[in-house]
Amino acid sequence: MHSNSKQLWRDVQVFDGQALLDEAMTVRVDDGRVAGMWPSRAFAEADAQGAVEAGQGGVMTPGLVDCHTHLVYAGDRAGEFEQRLEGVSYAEIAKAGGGILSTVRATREASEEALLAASLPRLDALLADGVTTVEIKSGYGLTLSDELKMLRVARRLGELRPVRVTTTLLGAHALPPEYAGRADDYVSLVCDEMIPAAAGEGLADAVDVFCEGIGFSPAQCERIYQAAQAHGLAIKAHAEQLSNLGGSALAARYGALSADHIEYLDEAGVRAMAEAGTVAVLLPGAFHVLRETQLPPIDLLRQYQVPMAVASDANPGTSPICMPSLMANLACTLFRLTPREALAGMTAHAARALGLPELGRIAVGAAADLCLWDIQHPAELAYAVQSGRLRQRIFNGVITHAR
Ligand code: DI6
Ligand code: FE
Repeated sequence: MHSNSKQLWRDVQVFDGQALLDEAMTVRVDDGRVAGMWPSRAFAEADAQGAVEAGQGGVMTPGLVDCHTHLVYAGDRAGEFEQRLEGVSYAEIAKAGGGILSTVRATREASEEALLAASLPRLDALLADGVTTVEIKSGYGLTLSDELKMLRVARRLGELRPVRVTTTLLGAHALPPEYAGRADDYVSLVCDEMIPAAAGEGLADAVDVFCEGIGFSPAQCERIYQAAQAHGLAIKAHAEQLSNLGGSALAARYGALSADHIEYLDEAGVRAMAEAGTVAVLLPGAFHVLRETQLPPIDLLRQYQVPMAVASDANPGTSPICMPSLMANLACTLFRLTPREALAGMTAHAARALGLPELGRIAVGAAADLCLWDIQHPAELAYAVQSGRLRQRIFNGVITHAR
């Protein structure tokens, strides 16, 4: 099918990225964009002129936006999963050189081709669940060349598959063993070499940090933000995941697109995010896998009207889950989001967390990244955990997945 085709979907229930429209709609897509949207009962057949009938009935949502993943990596951590079942904590495993560092060893050893081959099935799983935009982080290389290798693989994934990929340099994910006791020197490597190279080669859209006791201090993260700003890259943070260091407020002060995890976020942090327009990215997969008990401050985020996104955090340690629709379910069951909030979190708010507010919504003029689901009501996406409901995945106006 051609991207310049003109297509018509009739009688669909539209969730537009924020809410369910209150009557069945007819949607026309011309040349990769939504060209018209009418209540079906008022649709004038003249407006169907020249368009192919592409579908009838079902629920139409924006294509899903997975705004936080670490899906490029080599190796696996099933052994650590078993250790954790025996009572060893995530932080203990990390301190003993496992955790993120075990994936770093495997990723450094992998060639670019091997890394690509290992990552492709994970991307395909996301696509099969309706994803049309995905953010992919580095952070398992931790040398200049291995971080760039990961970012190149992420970019190549976006060329191999019909999906928009945004890339994030996460050089400050963990301290590599060769820098033990010299964290500030490693931060200098991130600031003086990784960020300039990733920006110069167009390999990164944003810079992220792991602001945590087992990661990097707020002062170190601040240096990284200054370097990112100097090179025109957007800013994100893994913050307040395991403790409250004020990383989200720091990120907000630097105009961050998002602060992610945020289980330990306090009211001052929520206020700082609201003032800066920083999106709260909720990662219920990591919360679930780590069996965390500290809930993110959902009521405060609502009260301060901080937009909440929901993402998979797909990674080999804390969220080995490549199923965004399960994240909608977990966001509701674990964090008590409403299904409407969870879906907005995986579409409009997730797009905003990537600095792409024109995506993640269905509106006349918007890019036609769409999903057509075989369900009666959008809430079913969060309510039931079930594959096989995606009838069509439409990327840039082209149907790329159809049963
Ligand atoms: N927080 C997380 O949950 C992931 N990274 C991070 O900073 C975990 C990554 C891993 O365990 O491999
Ligand atoms: Fe993460």
